[in-house]
Amino acid sequence: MILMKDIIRENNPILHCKSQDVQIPLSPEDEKALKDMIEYLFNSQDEKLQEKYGLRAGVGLAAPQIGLNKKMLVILAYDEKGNSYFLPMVNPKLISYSEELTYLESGEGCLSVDREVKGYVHRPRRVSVDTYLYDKGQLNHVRLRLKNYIAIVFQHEYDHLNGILFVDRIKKDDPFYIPKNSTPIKFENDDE
Ligand code: UDB
Ligand code: ZN
Repeated sequence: MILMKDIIRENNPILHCKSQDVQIPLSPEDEKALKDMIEYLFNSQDEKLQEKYGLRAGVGLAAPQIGLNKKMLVILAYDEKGNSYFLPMVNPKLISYSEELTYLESGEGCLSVDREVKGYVHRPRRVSVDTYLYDKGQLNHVRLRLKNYIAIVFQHEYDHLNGILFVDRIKKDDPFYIPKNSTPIKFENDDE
C-alpha cells in the first residue's frame, strides 16, 4: 500500500515533468499503480487507517506523485452539495473550459507540498474532459462536464500530469488577488 513516504515531494524533478499517455489496455504494472492510487485515497479517508498509517486525507492523487510520469489520476471527493465522486481517469484530456473562474477561499494544498502556501488559485469554474474511466477492471471512454469543487480537484490533478503545482499558479507579488471574473466556491453548511 502507498504510504506518505511513497509520495514524492515538490523538490523531486518527476513532479515538474510532463506525463506520457498510458497504453490501453493497461499493462499489469499500470493497472497495479492505478489500483494503489485508488486504495490510497480510500485508506486516507478512513479515520482508523489514517491514524494507524499517518496518512493525509486525500481528495485526489496523480500518478507523478507516486513517481510515475503517466497520465493517470484519481478523484475521491464530495462536491459543495455533498454529492460523492469517484473518478479514476486514464489519459484525461481537457477539451474546453469556461471563462468564468472560481477558487477556494481556504486556498489549496498538496500531498506533495509539505509547507503551507498562502494565496488563491483561480481556475475555470467548468471544464469538459475526455477520458477513460476505470470501472470494474474495464476502461470506458467518456466525456465529462465537471464544475465547481470537483472541477478544481480535477484541474489540480490534471496540472500534476503537466508538471504544474498549485504554488506555480499563485500570483507571486499579490497572492490574494481576485480577477473580476472569479468568485469563490460556496459550500453548503459553510456557516456551521
Ligand atoms: C488533497 N485534501 O488531498 F473539503 F474531508 C488535500 C490535502 C493536500 C490537504 C491532503 C483535502 O483538501 N481534503 C479534504 C477537503 C475537504 C474535506 C475533506 C478533506 N489535495 C489533493 C492533492 O494534493 N492532489 O495532488 C489537494 C486539494 C487542493 C485542491 C484540490 C486538491
Ligand atoms: Zn497535488
